[in-house]
Parts: sequence; structure tokens; C-alpha cells
Amino acid sequence: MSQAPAPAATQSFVHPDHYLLDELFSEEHKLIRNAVRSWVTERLSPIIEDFAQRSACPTHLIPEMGELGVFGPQLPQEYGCPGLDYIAYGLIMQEIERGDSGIRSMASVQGSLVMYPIYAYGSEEQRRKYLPKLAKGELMGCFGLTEPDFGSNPGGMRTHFADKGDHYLLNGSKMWISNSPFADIAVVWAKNEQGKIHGLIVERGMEGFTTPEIHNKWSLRASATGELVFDNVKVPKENLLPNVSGLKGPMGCLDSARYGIAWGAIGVAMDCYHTALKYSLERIQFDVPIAAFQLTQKKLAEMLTEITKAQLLTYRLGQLKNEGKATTAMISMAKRNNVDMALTIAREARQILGGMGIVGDYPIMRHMMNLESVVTYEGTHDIHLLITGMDVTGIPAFRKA
Ligand code: TGC
Ligand code: FAD
Repeated sequence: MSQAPAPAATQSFVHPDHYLLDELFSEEHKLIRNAVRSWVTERLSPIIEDFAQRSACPTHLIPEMGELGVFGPQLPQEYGCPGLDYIAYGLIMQEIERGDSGIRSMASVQGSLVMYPIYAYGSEEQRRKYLPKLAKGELMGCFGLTEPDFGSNPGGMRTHFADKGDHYLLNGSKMWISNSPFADIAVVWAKNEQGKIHGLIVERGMEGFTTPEIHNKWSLRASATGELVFDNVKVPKENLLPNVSGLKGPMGCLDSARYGIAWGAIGVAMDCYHTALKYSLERIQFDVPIAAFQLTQKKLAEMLTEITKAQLLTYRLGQLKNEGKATTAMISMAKRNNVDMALTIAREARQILGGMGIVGDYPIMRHMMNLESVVTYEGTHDIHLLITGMDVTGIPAFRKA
């Protein structure tokens, strides 16, 4: 019989709050966080390992997520959205990502990369047509910026559209698109005949539009990832987002999604820390719990320290976001720091669990593999270092002069 402690799925989650951050959250924040936490514990955590092992996306949860209000929670109630502040939005992402980064991806793409651009750059008709259904999960969306030859450098994109009088004709392709295999609509960034970037809403069923799935991922296995292929797709003119042009359109959406990732990464780190702490107190080696060894305590102490620093950074960022003062560079720093922090913690937690760290009875390895995508998408770790570098020096180092 195994001497290993009980799997984490059977243990109740206690979140680390070393600096009493709960005293700063409003009652509403805590209620929202606890509601999403309960949903994750009851509905997501029990099934996610199986879906990830099978590389399947639990799309049956979408209506429940819509009901819970996790799609576009920061957008106004007049469009069927919850109208919450950015700290509530962050806490929602934190709790979902404690369950799985792929499911947080599904929610943040929907809220920040599909609903946000329709809200911020769309016409009133587009808002009324799409937002209430997207909020409920009756429609799902994806966001097409990256192309096979243009990832970190999205401004080089080749996908383009031509004005054909009563419609636009769209050609090109997008790569690595979360939700694409099942999305009903895609917010696609493409260049017009003058080379200016615009957003178009492309609907499933439009002739020439296909969404092949990308298989064989070792990361984000419970999230569906695919391509978007446009072969002479006729897009109605009313599907152009009228109120933005240029790279600042998609980049503005990324600010919102990166903010959510900064919170989400804390959720993963909390889950890894909690799992490792419980395990280390119960696992006996050399006649004592492994938590009694100084080297284990060093790992746990460093994990808690890094989580606490990330919590304080992110809480302050949330306040600034609520006040409209959070800059791209501030959000970028939090995304980079917190994902890197979570990845380090996942690796340390896996070591604490020894051999049990690599099996699906515990969430560690799944989180660790997921984070390998999170550290790359929405701007790689190094691109975010360069964003901070540009912020402090005023010199962009993205390309050779
Ligand atoms: P650069 O010359 O710096 O800027 C071009 C124009 O864009 C504006 N801009 C922004 N505007 C608003 N918010 C931001 N965050 C902005 N960043 C840039 C900028 O002001 C300028 O505007 P204008 O009016 O002067 O023309 O652009 P660059 O070509 O040198 O590139 C800069 C760089 C490398 C920082 C940027 O392109 C970048 O961040 N690259 C990373 C690409 C990226 O993050 N892709 C993400 C794809 S989506 C995704 O990964 C979804 S994962 C989904 C999930 O969660 O599952
Ligand atoms: P590259 O840009 O080719 O980068 C490769 C390496 O070169 C990296 O280490 C990078 O840091 C480095 N590098 C590049 N440029 C520089 C530079 N100037 N200076 C120093 N180093 C540099 N995109 C979407 O549009 N929508 C989505 O929904 C979406 N979902 C995704 C889901 C998953 C699972 C993944 C893996 C990706 C997703 N992406 C999505 C794409 C993601 O944003 C890109 O993968 C990311 O921006 C990096 O682009 P790339 O993979 O082409 O890498």
C-alpha cells in the first residue's frame, strides 16, 4: 500500500494570505472570490485532470461559467455583463486558474480579447448584437493576432482584406489561437489595402473560413488551440470594428488580458504551494515528515514569500487599473513577474512531492506544463523584459536600428 499522502483533490484548499490581504478586499470581492472558488472546487477540479490527460476541453462547463459571470465581468451591465471592478475581475481569474490555466485562458480570451474589443472599439449595434450572448456563453469567441511568421512582432502580420464595395474580402491565416476550434466568432486583426491594421468580426459558417485544431500539445491540454484560415472570406462591412485602427487596437486588448494573467498566475502558485505544504506535513521519510527538513522549509518559505510579493504587486495594480492609472509597462511587469514566480513555485513543489509530483493524482505537473504556455503567450517573458527596458530607458530594443 502507498505511503503517499491523500491526493490534493480530496483536500480542502486554504489560500495563503501572509500579509492579511483579505482585510483590504471588500465584502463583495470576497463573496465573488468565494463563489468562483467553490465552483472550481466542486465543478472544475474533480474533472480537469481527466480532460487534460485526454487533451479535451470541458466545453460543457461554458453555460455554468456564463451563469457564474466570469465572461467579461469587468464590462457594463447594460450589455448583460456583471459590471464589476478590476480587483473582482482579477480575483475571478485567480480562482479559475487555480483550477487550470487552460480554463482561465478560455475565460480571459472571451472577456478581454473578444468582448473587450467589441465593447471598446465596436459600434453600438455590434455591442448589442454580441455582448449579451458572449457574457452568457451562448456565443464563444477567439482572438486572432499571431500568425505563423509573426508572433512577438505582430505588426508584421500578412493577413489582409480588400474593400470590394459591399463587403471586405479577407485572406491569410492565424496561428496558436485559443478557443478557435469551437468558437462561434473570431475577432481578427488584419491589414487593409493601405497597410493599416483593423479588427474584423468573422463568424463561423462564413464561406472560406476554417479553424483546424493544433494537436500534440504537452501544455494547456484542456484548452482547445487552433488556426484560423481565411480563403477569400466575404466579411460584411458592418463587421469591421469602426473605432480603432493600428496596432494599438489589439495591444489595448492585451493590456486587459495580461492583467488577468497576472492574477491567474497567483492562483496556480497558491495551488502548488498548498499542495506541497500539505504533502510535506504528511509524507514521512527518515521517520519524520519531510516538512521537518530545513531544505523543505526553505522551499516553502521562499514560495510563500514570492506569493506574498506577487499578491501585493497585483492588488496595487488592481487599484491603479480601477483608477485608470495602470500603464502597459506596469501590467507587463506584473504578468512577467507573476508567471515566472508561479513557474518557479510549480517546479519546487514538484520536487517536494518527489515521484508523486509527476502523476496526475496531484495538480503540480499539469500546472507546470500549462505555465510553459502562459510564460510565452500574451508576450514572452523576454518581450516583457524589453517592455520594462523601454519604459526605463526610453529606447525600444525589440528590433535592430
Ligand atoms: P510599437 O511600435 O511599440 O507600438 C505600435 C503601436 O502600438 C501601440 N501599443 C500599444 N497600445 C496600447 N496598449 C499597448 N499595450 C500597446 N503596445 C503598443 C503603440 O503606442 C503604437 O501606437 P501608434 O499609435 O504610435 O502606432 O510596436 P512594435 O511593433 O515595436 O512591437 C512592440 C512589442 C514587441 C512590445 C509588442 O508588439 C508586443 O507586445 N509583442 C508581443 C506580442 C503578443 O503579446 N502577442 C499576444 C497574442 S494574443 C495571445 O497570446 C493570447 S493568449 C490567450 C490566452 O490567454 O489563452
Ligand atoms: P517568437 O516570436 O518566434 O519568439 C521565439 C523566441 O524569440 C522567444 O523566446 C522570444 O522571446 C524571442 N524573441 C522574439 N523577438 C525577440 C526580440 N525582439 N528580442 C529578444 N527576444 C526575442 N495568439 C493569438 O493571437 N491568440 C491566441 O488566442 C493565442 N493563444 C495561444 C495559446 C497557446 C497555447 C500558445 C502557445 C500561444 C498562443 N498565442 C495566441 C500566440 C502567442 O501570443 C505567441 O506564441 C507569442 O506571442 C510568441 O510568439 P511565437 O510563438 O511566434 O514566438
